Amino acid sequence: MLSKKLQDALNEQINAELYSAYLYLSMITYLVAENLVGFAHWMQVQAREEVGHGLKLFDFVHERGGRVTLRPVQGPPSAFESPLGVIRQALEHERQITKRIHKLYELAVSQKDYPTQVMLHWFIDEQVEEERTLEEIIGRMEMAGTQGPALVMIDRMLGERSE
Ligand code: OFO
Repeated sequence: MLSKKLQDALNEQINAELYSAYLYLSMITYLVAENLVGFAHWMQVQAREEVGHGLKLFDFVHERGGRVTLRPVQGPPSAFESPLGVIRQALEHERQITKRIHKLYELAVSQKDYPTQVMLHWFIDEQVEEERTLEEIIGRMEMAGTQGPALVMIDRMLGERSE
């Protein structure tokens, strides 16, 4: 059985994951308007993943005999400055999510809740992957350029994301 404190923290994380999806959907609206269909596709795969992360936590709370409480999801920003700005903002967001996951893990350790610790290992690995992928995209954009043919090339590459 989950403690009330851990249950509340997991509920907050469900909300944070759904906000991630909401943020990325908002970024898609900007990317589509800029005709960056590859970037938009990449972000759409990401938004779906975020819903999956929320559901993973949702199911876990139930498996542990807890109660999920869904709270309103904060509205995301709707204006973005540039494609590179979008990816940088996504990385900054993921760094904040990583901090949240680590705090959750520390709470699970302090409460000696081993099943939650094991479940969170997956999220800890996932955050490493998410940050690295975004850093790679930023690195390529900084190296190749963020306009004209370079941007078209990166857009094409991002459009190939399958999962
Ligand atoms: Fe759920 O990993 Fe991104 O936010």
